Amino acid sequence: MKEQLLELEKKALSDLKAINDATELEQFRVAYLGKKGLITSVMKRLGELPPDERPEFGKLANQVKANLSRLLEDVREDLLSRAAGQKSFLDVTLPGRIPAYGHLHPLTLVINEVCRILSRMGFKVVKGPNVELDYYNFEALNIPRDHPARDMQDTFYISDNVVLRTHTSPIQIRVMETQKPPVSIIAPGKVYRRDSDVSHTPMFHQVEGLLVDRHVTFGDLKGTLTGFLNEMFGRETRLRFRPSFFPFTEPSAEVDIRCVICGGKGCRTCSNTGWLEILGSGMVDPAVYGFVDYDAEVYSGFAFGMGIERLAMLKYGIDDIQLFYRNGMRFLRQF
Ligand code: 2U9
Repeated sequence: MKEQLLELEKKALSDLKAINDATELEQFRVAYLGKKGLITSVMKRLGELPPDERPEFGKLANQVKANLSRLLEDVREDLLSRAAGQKSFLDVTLPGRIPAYGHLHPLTLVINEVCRILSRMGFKVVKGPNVELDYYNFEALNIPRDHPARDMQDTFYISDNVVLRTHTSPIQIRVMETQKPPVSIIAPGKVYRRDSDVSHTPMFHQVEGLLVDRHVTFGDLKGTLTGFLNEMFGRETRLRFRPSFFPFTEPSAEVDIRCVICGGKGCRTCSNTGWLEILGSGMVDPAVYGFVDYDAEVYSGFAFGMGIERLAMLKYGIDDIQLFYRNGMRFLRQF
């Protein structure tokens, strides 16, 4: 019986060498090491031997079985690594993997939408520095050093003459300094003010617009902003132009839209007025033209500005401005 076992081991070793794939390997395992396999059958016949030969045979049979099991696992590993190396091991039953994909931030979506609409109306997009000279941020916009309007925009000062821009208006001054009318530009970008609560962050985004040419009137301002807001909020949205004051425009007007939440009935969002302030605007104050060497007798123009966070909050019904900057995936995934 011992010879039979050794003979079987020899045959098994040569069979193992000829194995090419996982199916053949499994057939081998069943044939030799399975419950009804050849090695197992020989081991079951242990009782036929005289009692004194049994321990030695039992030990040998266990060694043969352990040896074959180890070699079988070696072959299995070898097959797997060969398959991985050839990239031919493909388990088509695995579920597909969905790749992670990103999208634009809601504020970027709104900035892009505003710029898209105004570009189609003929405005060119221009950029400028976030760190500005006091002169471009205030002086040239008709806001002198002791002007109370400086308190309205609590400023981050870098030094006596250098600030983080509090609006994107300095961009327009820089363009007018180097370019004669006609000028029709929009200036999107980050602005900075010392302010922080549910509707204010120390950094936020604005888009401002400026159009200067001969014979530009308040009617042009109304027409342009009506066209823009119709496109942005839908033609059915009602508008209201309300008198206001800015140091750099005269006359000035703020524009309201019918409350997008209650439709004008009055609610928490519109403080029961039925209206939402959406942008500021006005005819460029002639004093500004003095700083950029434009002849105020020949040229006139209008300007407007809007806060993007506020626009996005109204458009998407968001009640906390800080959500834009926490970058929570549950919030961002909705856009
Ligand atoms: C030049 C001349 C005039 C830009 C203007 C506003 C009115 C305005 C606010 C909206 C909400 C700022 O983000 S906000 O707080 N802006 O109300 N901005 S007119 O006027 C200019 C700009 C440049 C040379």
